[in-house]
Amino acid sequence: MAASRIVMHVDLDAFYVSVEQVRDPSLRGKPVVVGGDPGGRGVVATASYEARVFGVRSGMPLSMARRLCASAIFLRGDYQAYGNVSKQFHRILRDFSPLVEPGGLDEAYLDLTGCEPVIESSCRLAHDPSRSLEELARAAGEEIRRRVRDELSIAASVGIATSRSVAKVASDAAKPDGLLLVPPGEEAAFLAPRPLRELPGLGPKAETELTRLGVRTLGQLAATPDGTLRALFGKWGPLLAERARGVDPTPVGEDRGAAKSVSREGTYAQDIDDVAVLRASLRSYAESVGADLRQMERRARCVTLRLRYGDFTTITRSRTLAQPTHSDEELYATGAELLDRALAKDPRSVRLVGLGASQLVDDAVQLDLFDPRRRKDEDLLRSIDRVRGKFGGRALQTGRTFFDPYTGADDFDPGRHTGLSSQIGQERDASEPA
Ligand code: DCP
Ligand code: MG
Repeated sequence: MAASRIVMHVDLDAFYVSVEQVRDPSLRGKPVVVGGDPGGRGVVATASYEARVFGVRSGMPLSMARRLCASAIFLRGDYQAYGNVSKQFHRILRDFSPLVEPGGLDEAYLDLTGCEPVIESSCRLAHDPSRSLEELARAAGEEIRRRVRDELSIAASVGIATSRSVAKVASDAAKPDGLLLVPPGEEAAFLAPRPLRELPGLGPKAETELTRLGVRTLGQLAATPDGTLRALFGKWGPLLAERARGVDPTPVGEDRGAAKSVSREGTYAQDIDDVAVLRASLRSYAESVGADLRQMERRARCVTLRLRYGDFTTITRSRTLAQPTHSDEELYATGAELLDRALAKDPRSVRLVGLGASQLVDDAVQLDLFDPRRRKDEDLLRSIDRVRGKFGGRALQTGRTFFDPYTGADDFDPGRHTGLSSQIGQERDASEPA
């Protein structure tokens, strides 16, 4: 069966760790965890496959990672370096299709439909009209893997299929350092034996509910009646079953002009040493950033605090979250914790404070939407957004926000930053057309 559409998903292996291993080759082959001080309260951003053998996973508290793998080397992470490598990675991908949708720093979807001439040229193949698109897609996948290995010294895994979600499951199944092509027509059979959690968009909450019904595999999900699924998850239910059958018409979007990060910052008229004032600013920024994210239907994996002291020394501190968020409260709490830590180290008075959210992922891939309690919170946040949209930003505020009289107007930018200038906002460039 010939495919009408071919989608590729490329994802780098153990991305942050791989970058660290390029910078320090002595880390290769060892259990390495990126995420910060193992004694701290942060979470694992990622772990090398050697550390994963011990059960260490992204999102796990660092303290637990240390218990599981005491011999692991813990690194803080360097977002600037990751951003730079990410740019080069996305640049390679654009040689294979004009339609590349970055899914994050280390992953992207490519629509290869109609890209035969581009692929032939990038793979230095002589033109041959008898070659199928699947064959060419495989050649493209191998060439991408070769170039990423040669130019960046990182292993990339590739999945190829007729839709996004199957391509993503395939690239996961190909890891580490592999390529997997699901031939057209074999999507449902490929997915059927796999556990629920491998389907993009199906998270732990939905998994629990389905397991309660005795549904454990994607094949069983595919065979579950729509009515049952609708009762559990509303309109998402039948959609889930479709995905489990390998049907996903979602197009590969070019960047769609979406911001890769959202931030707010403001400079005070006088330097501030009252932490309550700094926190109030952070809270108001968290509410704006959160509202932007919800409006963009995206969530952030990474929260960044930016501080400029009176002498213009500027620092940024980032934290990776266990689950991507668009909640004002979570953005604020993370920013406030980063602030406390920064001030504990360097308590001088502050000229500017900012809050950023990056590593944005689509709402649609969010498992927790299937959790009824979580859905209620979502509904509340969205009605707040509606009221604010109608009556202006300050119409509705939580009790802890107040208008910040200290914010000067000189370099205060109330607009959305598309492409935070700090360490983590590199993705925007990575997704711009060459
Ligand atoms: N990341 C994070 N927090 C998470 C998950 C990921 O900060 N909860 C960061 C670190 C990862 C990068 O994003 O290196 C890419 O995420 P992936 O899910 O692709 O994970 P890895 O690339 O680390 O591993 P692999 O893709 O091999 O499973
Ligand atoms: Mg990866």
